[in-house]
Amino acid sequence: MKSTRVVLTIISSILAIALGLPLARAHTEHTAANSKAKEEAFGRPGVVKDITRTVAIRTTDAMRFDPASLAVKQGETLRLQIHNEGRLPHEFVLGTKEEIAEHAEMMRQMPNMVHADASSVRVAPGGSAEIVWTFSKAGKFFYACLIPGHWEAGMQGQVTVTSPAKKS
Ligand SMILES: [Cu+2]
Repeated sequence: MKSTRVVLTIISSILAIALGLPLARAHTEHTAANSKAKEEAFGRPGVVKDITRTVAIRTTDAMRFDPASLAVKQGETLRLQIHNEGRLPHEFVLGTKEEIAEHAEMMRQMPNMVHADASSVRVAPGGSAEIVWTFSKAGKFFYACLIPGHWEAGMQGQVTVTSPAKKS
């Protein structure tokens, strides 16, 4: 009786391992595919080895980013270091004008939603965080703090990505 249970346990362990392995592999492939940098309208997640420049951006309780604008050449990969100098949490959310506005609306409906993906981060008071982003597309993009009330108070910055063809 007891040995039957032991045998069953062993069989089920073997089964679990046999079934689990392909699942684990599938999961790894899935993750790898995801990290293959999803292209957004405003660029794609960057990789550290491609970083061409590090830019520090401060967030303040005056509901401002400093600097409030960035000039980037198309193809540059920036390490954006966000330093929160305020006593309130702040966010750095990168996107197109439309996406920022959409996100802000979502935040009003779900105020406790915390942004954390390749193009956005929430920074605790006194804390720092960073985003590595490849600005693969030319255009005017924005960064905003979407904690309800902050964006509305003017907490937004602008990224101008110029293509090499359009040198000003
Ligand atoms: Cu804020």
